[in-house]
Amino acid sequence: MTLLLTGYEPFGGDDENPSAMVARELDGEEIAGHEVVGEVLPVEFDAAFEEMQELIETHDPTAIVATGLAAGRAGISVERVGINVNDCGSTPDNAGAEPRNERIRNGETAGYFATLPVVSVVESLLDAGIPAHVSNTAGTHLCNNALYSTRAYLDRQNRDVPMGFVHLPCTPELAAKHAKDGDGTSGASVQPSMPLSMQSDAIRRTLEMTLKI
Ligand code: PCA
Repeated sequence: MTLLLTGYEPFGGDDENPSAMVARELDGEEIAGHEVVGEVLPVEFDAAFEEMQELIETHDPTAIVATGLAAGRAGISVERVGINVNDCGSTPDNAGAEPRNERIRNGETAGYFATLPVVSVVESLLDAGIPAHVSNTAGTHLCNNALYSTRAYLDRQNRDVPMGFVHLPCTPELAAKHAKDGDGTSGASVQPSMPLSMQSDAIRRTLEMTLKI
């Protein structure tokens, strides 16, 4: 019995991504009798979902939690919905692709709700003193793509596997690096951050709570 946990590789000029660090850290851990399979997906519109699909077929997980970085968010964002849009905004993917206002799946449903217990997850994180909220937008980059594409896939297959997406904030080290590379020393604000150990704990609790439904 496995739990699939994915993070994303670094993108947009960063050399680390907290979601990859958390996935690597939790890989192999046991949570409520399940083994965590922690994997890192490429930040590539053409490749990420294929890898996710392979992971699902290989591991047949009991639940799936995908994660990524949302630099600038102040806490853990448990996403409620993925929408049928690929738009990279100002950040091309790692293969240089720059989709603009495209559909992920032409002619198909506008959105899919996460099937994680998003409200219970956020409540349990808040009870543990971890800043968290339910988020109503996962954006339109690869994180939203993972949520939409994976939910659509599970639906097509009639697979009743709880799945959702969690956005993580910067680590303090990453926020410091962004401030150093930007205008931090000229009076600009610094991005909010959370230590990696608290981020990992948040994802452990997310997986635990998901198994309770
Ligand atoms: N964050 C981006 C893509 C990869 C990642 O870690 C996003 O929020 O879509």
